[in-house]
Formats: sequence, structure tokens, C-alpha cells
Amino acid sequence: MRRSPKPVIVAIAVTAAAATIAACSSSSSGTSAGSSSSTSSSAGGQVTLSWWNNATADPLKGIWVSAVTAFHTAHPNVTIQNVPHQNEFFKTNMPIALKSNNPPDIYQQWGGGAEATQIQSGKLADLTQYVSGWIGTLGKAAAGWQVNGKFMDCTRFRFKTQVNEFERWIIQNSSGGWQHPVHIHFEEFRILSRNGVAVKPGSIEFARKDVMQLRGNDRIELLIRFRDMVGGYPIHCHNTVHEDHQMMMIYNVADVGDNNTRP
Ligand SMILES: [Cu+2]
Repeated sequence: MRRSPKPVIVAIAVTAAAATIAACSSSSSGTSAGSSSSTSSSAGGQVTLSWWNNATADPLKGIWVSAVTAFHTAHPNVTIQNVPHQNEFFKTNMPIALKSNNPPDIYQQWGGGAEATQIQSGKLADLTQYVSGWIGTLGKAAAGWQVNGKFMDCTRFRFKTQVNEFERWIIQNSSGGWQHPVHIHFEEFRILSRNGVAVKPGSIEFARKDVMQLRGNDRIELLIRFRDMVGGYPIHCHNTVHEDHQMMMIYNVADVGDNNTRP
């Protein structure tokens, strides 16, 4: 490696996650945007809540039905109406439901841009205080799609590389079985080794690439060269669900790089 004083190893570990749960506030106190859901009801100590989720098919559909039944058994005064919808439904109809002050009491959302906008509407309840005692027990399932434990931040570069230099990067999948097709923008790279096994001529992986197949627990060592252009570029998982929910980072090709080995 040409980079002095020693090659930079950029370790990029990806972790897994699922959607987040958002709840709509039914209180109008403290905010002019408070909603009044017509789908929840309370009478004689009995509460009925509507829940929109995307489990339209088994096995998850059956799991949620069982969960709703179990919750009602544990809390006989609470009935949850399980309402499955297709994924696209949430992108188009949740904003409409919120704008019309007729949202479900609980709904599924994927963290990221759409949820950020909905939070700004003031119509969602912050559940942090209610879940902080146990949410950690869910492990990665509640951790969000992250790179090196961080979500995408469009306002800053995670690291800088130096123009006209090479770097050696380590891309490590520690997400517990999820696969991530990782796409590096701007320059193509060469995979040097996968899980400690050198990639040699004749292997399909020997050619230059801009996307790598990062299978469960894979560790890929690659060589990447930055030629005559400077500027900011993204690295992201090419699974669009992961990508759209913050499994992404941006880096900067600059006149002077840095030695950040865990950006
Ligand atoms: Cu992914």
C-alpha cells in the first residue's frame, strides 16, 4: 500500500435491524397538532386500539395475530385491532391519515426520512420512557440499520481519503446472518480476500467491482484507489430497504486524508 506511514484500514461493520414502531398521540394538550384518532375507543374501562402493520402474509401475520391475542389475555381491558397493509400503503396513506387527524393508534414505520417528517408534525407520541427499560433486550432487532453503530448523517463525512492514493479497507458483516450488497460510489475496488482467503485470477471476484456481496459474517478486504477527482460520495447497502433506512455513510475524497480506522 502506498499510503504512508502505513495503509489505512477502514473497518466498516454493518448491523441489522427492523422497522420501528410509532404511536400516534391521542392527546391534543401541549400541541396544536395533536390528533384525535377515530379508531381508538374507551368505554367502561375497555380500550380498543388500532394497529397498522405490514404483515400481510405468514409467518409474520400469524405471529402478530398471536401477539395481539396474548396481549389481550394479559390485559383483558385492551383490545388491539390488527390491520395489515402492504408496504407501499404506509408511504402513501400514512401521511394522509395523519393530515386528516385519523391515524391508527399504533403503526409500523421504517426509521428515516418519512418518519422524521412525521415526527416533526407533532402528531406522534415519544415512547422512549415506556420502552427504555426493556428495548435493549431485543438486541439488533431494535437497533436500526447502522454502519459502525451509527445511522446515516447527511451533514458530515465519516472519513477522508487522499486523492491519488490507495487504501485498504475491511468490510465486516456482523449483523448475524443478514446479507448486505455493499455499494461504494465513485471508484471501483478490487477484493483482495474474503474471510481470509485470497482472491486469485480466475475467480469471479477478481474483477474490479463497485458492489460486493457481503454475506452473513463475511469479512472482505479490498483495495481501492482514488484518482483525480475530489468530493463527497456515498457507501451504502444496496438492499433498498436497508439503504432507505439509514444503512449508508458518506466519505470525502480530499487533498489530505485522515487516519480514521473506524469511521
Ligand atoms: Cu443490507
